[in-house]
Amino acid sequence: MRERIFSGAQPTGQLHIGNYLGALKNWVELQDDYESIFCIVNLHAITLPQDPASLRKATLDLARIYLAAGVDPAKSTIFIQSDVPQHAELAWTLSCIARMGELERMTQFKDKGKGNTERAGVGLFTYPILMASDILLYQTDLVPVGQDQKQHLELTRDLAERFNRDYGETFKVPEPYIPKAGASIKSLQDPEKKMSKSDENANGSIFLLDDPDTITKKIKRAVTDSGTDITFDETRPAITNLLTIFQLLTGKTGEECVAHFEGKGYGHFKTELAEVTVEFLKPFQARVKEYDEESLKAILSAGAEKARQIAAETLRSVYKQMGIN
Ligand code: ATP
Ligand code: LTN
Repeated sequence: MRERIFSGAQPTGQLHIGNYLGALKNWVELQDDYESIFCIVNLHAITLPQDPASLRKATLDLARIYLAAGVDPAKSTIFIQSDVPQHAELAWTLSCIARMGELERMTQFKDKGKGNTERAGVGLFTYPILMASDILLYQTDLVPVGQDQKQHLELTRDLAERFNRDYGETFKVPEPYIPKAGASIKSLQDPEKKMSKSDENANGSIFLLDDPDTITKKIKRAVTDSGTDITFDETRPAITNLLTIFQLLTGKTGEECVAHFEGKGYGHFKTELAEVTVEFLKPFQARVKEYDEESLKAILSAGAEKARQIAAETLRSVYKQMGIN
């Protein structure tokens, strides 16, 4: 039996090149070697207020993006989280196992709750439990995510181990899969911050659906560090970030990239990075438009059907172990 991977993204805001390089690109690479399940986590999206019509549209659009990125429905299961009711059910169960203290340590809650915990939604606080349910329902071996999700993966492992200890062996304890390069693509406007969908400054992110002009302008305006060499250098995070994007989009090694730009300046480098990005996104954007709603819904409903079978079996054993039903 092949090992299983599970991952997901939220249908909120626009996906950016960081989401692609940190997550989706790896999903596509791993789907040949693993039994793969990819979820559109719409129940996670409502941890912050959403406009209902926009959320519905964003959910289908995200499925288009998965497919355009190369997730192949013939190899992988793709589904919408809310089509499998066991996610919310297991989340309740695990919320009875999780502890306030461990959730309070989650840095994403501190960031997204903007320090005002009195006003923050309870769902935003308990959201990592829903994420743990997503993963544990499928007896997942490996979870390909960006660096920002590492802490949530550790919580998932802790919850699985605690449940197994207290109620008997039930869950597989998953491992994170965080890429060496691209795990945290930084904002083009502030290399100390990760590129983020929720950044108010759109110039910090290259969105997967940006047009060529916008991409070129954003790259030209990207902040740079002092010094002139185009090299990977921890003390110069801006150029390191841009060069990482170049490396991952071209598939060259780090050494090849550095050699390629030896003796060249920022101007030259940015022009080439803009060209590479535009050329990479062009066919991707064409593929996004390929899927009509009907074929999309057929893929998602077949995916949900498969997912429900696995999820139902796990939830059944969870309940049995706990003395429910
Ligand atoms: P954001 O923080 O940008 O609002 P998110 O992390 O909430 O986005 P999702 O769409 O749910 O957004 O994330 C999908 C995947 O993209 C996750 O695996 C996440 O770790 C990864 N990811 C998000 N931002 C980056 C980044 N800047 N660099 C690398 N990977 C990232
Ligand atoms: N929390 C993640 C999205 C997410 C996820 C998951 C990723 C929800 N459930 C399960 C991997 C596995 C995020 O906000 N980026």
